[in-house]
Amino acid sequence: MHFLKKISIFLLAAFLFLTMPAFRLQPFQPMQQTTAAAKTPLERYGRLNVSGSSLVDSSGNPVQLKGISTHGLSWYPQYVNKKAFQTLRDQWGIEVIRLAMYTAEYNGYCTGSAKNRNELKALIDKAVQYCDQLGLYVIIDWHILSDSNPNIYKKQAASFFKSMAKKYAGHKNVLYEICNEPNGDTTWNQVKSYAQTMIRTIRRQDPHAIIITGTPTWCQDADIAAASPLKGSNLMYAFHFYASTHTDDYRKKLQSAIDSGLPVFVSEFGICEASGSGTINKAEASRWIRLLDKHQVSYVAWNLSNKDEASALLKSSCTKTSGWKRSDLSETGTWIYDMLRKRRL
Ligand code: IDC
Repeated sequence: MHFLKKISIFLLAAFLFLTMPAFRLQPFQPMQQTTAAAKTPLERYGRLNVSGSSLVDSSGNPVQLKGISTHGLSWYPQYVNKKAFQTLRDQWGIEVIRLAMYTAEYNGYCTGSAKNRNELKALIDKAVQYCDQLGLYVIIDWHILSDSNPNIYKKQAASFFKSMAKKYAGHKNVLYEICNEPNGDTTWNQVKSYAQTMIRTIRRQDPHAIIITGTPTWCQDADIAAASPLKGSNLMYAFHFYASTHTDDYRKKLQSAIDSGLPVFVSEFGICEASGSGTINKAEASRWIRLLDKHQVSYVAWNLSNKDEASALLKSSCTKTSGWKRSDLSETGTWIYDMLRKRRL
């Protein structure tokens, strides 16, 4: 009798273990297709707008976009392919891809050759077409960095955004990020004056698109922007963090911007140090994500590459350019992948 009881407890436990999906190890399976039911992010949300401090869908409901940023397009053009974007959409559950086009580093748009410029424009065009086909949102990012003040290449930026906005005016899925990370002694007033020109330039071609403006000190000064925001509609402000470097004090800055009603978009973040490498801090990363989720702030993780650095999502030994398995992912990649998937399961 005693033995039978033990056996039945064992069988019951085994039954529960095998049948409860939460206990099962889920290797790289497609995302649950139930709610997605073949609806692409673009079909779900339609044209985006900014309402108060929120990004909203075509019916006015708040939307929190989640996505991945490329590394510099000139460095890693191979990841701009339809299968890669589809893997990210279907396996990772992302809704937006950010195209980081450096302006000054490594064949950057403003410092490279005319050939580089044409290649970059062609790559952006390919990426936008894939996003159109897959119903993904796409951010065209003017990635200033060592050129710390966006006014240095203001003319080139205006002509770039004019041609982009003209080309993509009919595309509901295209967002513009007009300057990645102002830094050095660049002030908010200087960024503002640059932003006003870009906003005017884009609006002449496209009255609706979401425009994201960088904020000083590598996009940490959203609180300063909140004290003197730009005029206009569908404008958002970038806030960036790297969880090993930026902790409570930086969360306070973000919280203060949110409390002031500023529409914030985390267009770049990492779970390692601000150098893009070094230690990974998962506890701090979770704190950040909890804060973003609480306020439905959109976020985009840096970076889709196999570079030998902690922020790269792929292992440096992985040469695949799409269809990655969980075992192909770096420590950052695994954390981001699991985090994105858990939210959807
Ligand atoms: C880093 C890349 C690195 C590259 C470097 C160029 O990860 O491979 O060599 O840029 O200077 C940012 C920037 C982003 C940085 C990233 C990590 O927007 O371009 O990428 N970072 O340093 N802001 C904070 C961190």
